[in-house]
Amino acid sequence: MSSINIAKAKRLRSTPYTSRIEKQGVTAYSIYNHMLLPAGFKDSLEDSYYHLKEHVQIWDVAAERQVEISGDDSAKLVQLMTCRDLSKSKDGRCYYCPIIDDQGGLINDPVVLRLNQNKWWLSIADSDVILFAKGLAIGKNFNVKIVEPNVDIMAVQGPKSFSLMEKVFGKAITDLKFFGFDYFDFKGAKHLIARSGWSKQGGYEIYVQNTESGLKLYDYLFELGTEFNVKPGCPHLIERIESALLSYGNDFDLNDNPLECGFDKYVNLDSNVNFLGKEKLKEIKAKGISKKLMGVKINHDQINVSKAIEIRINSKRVGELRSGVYSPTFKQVIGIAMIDKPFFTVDTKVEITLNNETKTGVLCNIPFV
Ligand code: THG
Repeated sequence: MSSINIAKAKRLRSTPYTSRIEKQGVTAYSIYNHMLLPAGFKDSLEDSYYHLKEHVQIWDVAAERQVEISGDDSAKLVQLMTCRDLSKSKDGRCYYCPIIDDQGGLINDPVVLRLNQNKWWLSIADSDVILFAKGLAIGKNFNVKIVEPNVDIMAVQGPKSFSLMEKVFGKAITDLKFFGFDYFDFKGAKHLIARSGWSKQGGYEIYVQNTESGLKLYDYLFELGTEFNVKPGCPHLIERIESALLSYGNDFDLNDNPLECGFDKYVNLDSNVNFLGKEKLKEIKAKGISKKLMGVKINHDQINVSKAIEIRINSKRVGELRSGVYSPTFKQVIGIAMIDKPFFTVDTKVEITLNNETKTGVLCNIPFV
């Protein structure tokens, strides 16, 4: 495989952790929110998969940028952007929220943090939510301030993350509930820490605002982490597909709506909150969706998905594969595919051409595990 360098520039922003992960052997970058997102380290994909499932990893996920919305109308604006009912939301809690446009098309799928009723962070996936938010605020004459604050998330993921974090922050950190957050002291500096992260192996996300302290914390986690076999890592393709953690721009985008993506539990059409696309989603729900995200298991031992790959039944196109990877657990290729009606039923047999050879597969529910 040829390796081509990324031409670094101000526009493709580095993170405060970049110089560290480069010393630690990062081998690939993706670009996410105009920022470097590590995509691989020296260890093979499979080695890092088993490591993440058994030990603890520190991830530079600063590219998960925050859109800060504050001011008197901030709650109204955040609610206008999401189909999830936030009327009963609480300070100190995170909410996974589809952001949709007036047609129900997905703009993003951030984790929304309610700092207080008048201050929110949208921890965004890869699209320019700040422009959408500003456009809406201007159009609606809302009294809000919208900025991208200097927040650089470092994630601590894996089953041993709890022991490692307890060593640094004490017992209180293990009392955090899933998707709760609070402020914890590290050598005199306060850090917002949530129990969350883009893996299903458990862990935390540290929203670093004090960069100097954050970098000391980064180094300290590696120092104390040796007894837990800590390693640098990054969002993991195999683990995230098995767990069905969906990726905006890969698995779904503006041309898909939340009902097609299985986000039903984050779509509240019966409450009286006001959000864009509500009537449209009601229509779609009444009519029924015309395509659906499904899992697919393919009888093959390798795949590299850099664009959508057609999925067929009896040579007729019925959908497309959007992400895929060889899973050492399932000992076959697993993937996430958008499948047209009426074919989106479990156990449906499909065909796919990989490297000029036709392979067979079967549709299934996600998550895989
Ligand atoms: N953490 C933070 N910001 C993020 C991500 C993150 N921004 C970009 C991207 N990831 C957004 N996408 C997701 C997708 C899934 C989850 C979080 C962010 C997630 N889902 C849980 C699940 O599916 O089990 C829980 C959702 C729930 O039920 O509330 O964690 O990873 N800061």
